Amino acid sequence: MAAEQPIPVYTNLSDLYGSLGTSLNHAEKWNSVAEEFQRRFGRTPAYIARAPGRVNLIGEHIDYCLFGVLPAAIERDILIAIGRRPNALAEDAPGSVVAENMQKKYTRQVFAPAPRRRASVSEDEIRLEEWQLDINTKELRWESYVKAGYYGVLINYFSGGGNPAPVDILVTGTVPAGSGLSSSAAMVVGSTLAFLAINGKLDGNFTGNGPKISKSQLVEMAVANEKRVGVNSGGMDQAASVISVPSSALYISFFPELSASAVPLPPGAVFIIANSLVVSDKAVTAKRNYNLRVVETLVAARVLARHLELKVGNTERITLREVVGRLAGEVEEVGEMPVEWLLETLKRMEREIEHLKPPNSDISSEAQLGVTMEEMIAMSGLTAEEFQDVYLSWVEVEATHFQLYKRAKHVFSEASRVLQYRRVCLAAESSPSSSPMDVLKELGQLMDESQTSCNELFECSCPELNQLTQISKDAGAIGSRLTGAGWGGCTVSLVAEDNVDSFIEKVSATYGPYKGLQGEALDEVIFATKPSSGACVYKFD
Ligand code: NG1
Ligand code: MG
Repeated sequence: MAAEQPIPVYTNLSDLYGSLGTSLNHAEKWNSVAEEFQRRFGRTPAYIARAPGRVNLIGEHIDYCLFGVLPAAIERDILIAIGRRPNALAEDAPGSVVAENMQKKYTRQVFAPAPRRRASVSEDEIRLEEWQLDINTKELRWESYVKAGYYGVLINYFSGGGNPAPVDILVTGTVPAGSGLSSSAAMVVGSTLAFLAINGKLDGNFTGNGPKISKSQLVEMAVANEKRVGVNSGGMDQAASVISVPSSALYISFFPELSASAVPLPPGAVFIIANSLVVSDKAVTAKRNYNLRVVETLVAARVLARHLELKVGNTERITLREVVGRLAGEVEEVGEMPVEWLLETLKRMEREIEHLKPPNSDISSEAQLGVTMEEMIAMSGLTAEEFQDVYLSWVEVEATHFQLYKRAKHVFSEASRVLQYRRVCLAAESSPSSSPMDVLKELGQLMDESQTSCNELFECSCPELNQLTQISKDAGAIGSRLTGAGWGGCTVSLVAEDNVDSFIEKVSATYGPYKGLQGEALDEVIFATKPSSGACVYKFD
């Protein structure tokens, strides 16, 4: 499977550009970062790491519940040029970093990790165990993502000895920040790769002499690394950025373990991304939105499991996907269940979630479906102390009411939409005789339903995203939805090939914030995208 292949390292430019596809002028971008590195640091870089952003076609906020999702990497990416500092000063700390960004608003940063000495297993033996790198999770800082990638490399490869190289790096990118196209994951994947490469770690596994690092190992590291910025994300973005292949979407499932397979997209389907221009600072607002949703879905899973009389340990943090798995018996034996069984079970779960509504109430208004902290703890069957430990000690959340019912209803229905979307795409490929427009309509409807569910049940949309998806539909989109975490950022619309130009024209003329934008400025906010290849490294000789 694609996920077990090693990370591609290119030494030849035509191989590199070939792997990226030809629709953009890659050479210009790659040359300009190499030249700028030369200009700023006085030598050519040793490597350039590339990590693409992604668009999620369907399957929002279910990756951290371990349900499968369907994103594709996009052509827009982050490039990180890196080189050892040859004349590092004696007083330079090991592994110190001078980080610059081609975007002027992101200023030059200099930092170094501090080794922390710790007593290890045997009393008298002291060895270097951990590295400390301060990451500010209270405000959004560009270098936090660079540090997050670096930190994972330090922990995995330099615990217990060895010094990381002092380096200069230059970052550039075309993935708009805070827009749901996963600039954050692209930054973290790119940074992880750059620091792996410069420290000679791309050729071996964690011990440095085994097989090459696989794509799934890089995903695992990047997911752990991104959590250090303060968002308890699932693994979708990192997996999409690392494993994607050109021309297809990627079905990524996380249960019982990470796996990925290409899903062909039907001919004539074009995916158009439009930025609402509302910036969502997820790292900063996580306690009231993203991280809160993670906790709500986890508690919902425990309450459901309890109702279904499934065995869950008091300290265990079971996910909604695992609840479904346990219904069928022991997880280890079940593995990936047949799609039909899963679809049936998801339907059943949509009925079982009635038990997530507030106790002793006959509330009919959706708005009042939340439960208080006290009610939630009582429903979980845990003591207040146990609850605190399992669900609140590792994350900061802020809410008066917790929406267990609505969140679970979104998750189960969205998980089912992903499976249906994938089934339609696979069927269209195996029997190309089915009417192409019917296929697009089925996909479009699933995307529209996803948008409604994100808005009403998961409450991760916002007025501008609702408006933009509506305008998109009026402009001829077959389906339109927010993509990524939401609360701002981009929409993705499915548009028939023949209608692309008129669609873009109509949306640009109607969506208020686009008024007056032309040429490149307009291309920045609304553009068609093609599924691109995943992360790679170019090595200079
Ligand atoms: P964005 O905010 O688009 O990067 C986030 C999470 C994903 C997933 C989506 C919602 C991160 C890095 N990524 O994506 O794992 O949960 O929201 O589907 O936080
Ligand atoms: Mg992100």
